[in-house]
Amino acid sequence: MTQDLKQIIKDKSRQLGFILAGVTTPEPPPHYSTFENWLAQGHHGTMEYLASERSRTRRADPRQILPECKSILVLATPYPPPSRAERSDAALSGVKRRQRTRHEVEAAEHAEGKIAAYARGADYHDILPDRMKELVQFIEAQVGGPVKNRWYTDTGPILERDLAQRAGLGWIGKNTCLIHPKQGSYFLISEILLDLELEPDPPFATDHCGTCTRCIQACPTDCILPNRTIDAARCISYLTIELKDDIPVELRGKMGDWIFGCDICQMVCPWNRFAAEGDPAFDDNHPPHNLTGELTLTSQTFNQRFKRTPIKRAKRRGYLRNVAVALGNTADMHALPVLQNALNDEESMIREHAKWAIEKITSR
Ligand code: B12
Ligand code: SF4
Ligand code: SF4
Repeated sequence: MTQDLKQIIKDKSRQLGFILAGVTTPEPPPHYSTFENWLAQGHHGTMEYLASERSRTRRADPRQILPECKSILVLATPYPPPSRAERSDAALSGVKRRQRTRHEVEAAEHAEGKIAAYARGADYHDILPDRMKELVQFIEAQVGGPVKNRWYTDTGPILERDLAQRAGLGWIGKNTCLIHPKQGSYFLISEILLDLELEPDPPFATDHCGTCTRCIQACPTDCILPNRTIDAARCISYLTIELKDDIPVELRGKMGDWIFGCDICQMVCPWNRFAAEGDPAFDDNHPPHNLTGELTLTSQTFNQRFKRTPIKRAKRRGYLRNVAVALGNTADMHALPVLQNALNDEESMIREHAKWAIEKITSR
């Protein structure tokens, strides 16, 4: 009976756009100690919320979130992957380790900043909750009464990748992403804790990374560690999204033209060659992020432009800080006037990063 119900729930998940669905138990996640060690090493940088007592007790045991929890349904939603051209660009990762040629510098003029694929369109925090609520209502209709539940995507105090692996959705790659052999890794994970007994799926047992080390080679800041974790404090995704203060000077030159997130370790991964199509709700037809134009955004134009996308999370001050660093890295002399203007910005952080960029460009 629970087997039939599980299949019915999975079929409904699929209809709602979840390309993968699996069930696991509420037992403590198998690699909780990895998370504790990671915190102890300070690899979480300034993301203090991860180290709080509340975060740790809940991550250590999902029943701390929902004591009645009997099963956890783990789901995946694909976002539109980077284009083929972008992916082959990332494959030329040797570019990060040598000086740019004159041709590359010229091509960088009037350059666009790079945005992580998941963040190019609608904010998933606006897309996924309705689907999860609908799935819960469906489950309640199937069992004929209310089912206690809690659902999360990204922001909950729960080790999503660990539970997804245990629910059979994929393996943890060396780049630390959860990868499915057919769907790749360009998807977001969500989970619903349920006061409902469902037969757990077998964990994903195999590791398909083999001897490959492409992601480790390609990571511009060398932040991928040998134990399938990363030093987040050096990761471009952290630097451009989570870090609220100055970007450490020694890392700025390694960030290239990424201005929100980073996809390099996924773009070079062979398992993403045939990545799934993204969910159409993400609607990633964004206007180009021309770097010099972006540096002129006011609070008002920033809010208008990004109010329905994840980029609003960086706020204008963080986003323009990132844009200034990217302009410094493109060696574009045409950027000097807007950077000079930014020296008068009301935000000292933007002024400081513009100054760095000007020095970087003029010192070439
Ligand atoms: C903090 C955070 C970050 C940090 C740190 C990332 C990191 N790798 O630790 C920063 C800001 C850098 C970041 C970046 C990104 N993130 Co993020 N992030 C999170 C968050 C909120 C917590 C992750 C965490 O706890 N990290 C600490 C480490 C120790 O935990 P972990 O990565 O989950 O790893 C666990 C397993 O790998 C396991 N493990 C370790 N070794 C082994 C070995 C084996 C054999 C097994 C089975 C397991 C295993 O142990 C760990 C603890 O359980 C999660 C959401 C969540 N609540 O879980 C999203 C999440 C991990 N992020 C996500 C995404 C999409 C991204 C980016 C792709 C965004 C972007 N394009 O810029 C990048 C990817 C960078 C990367 N290579 O990880 C997705 C990942 C989806 C996927 N397919 O894996 C998540 C799950 C959000 C979501 N709901 O979809 N992120
Ligand atoms: S997201 Fe970018 S910086 Fe972070 S680990 Fe992957 S390649 Fe390195
Ligand atoms: S690039 Fe290679 S090593 Fe890295 S996650 Fe993909 S398969 Fe694994």
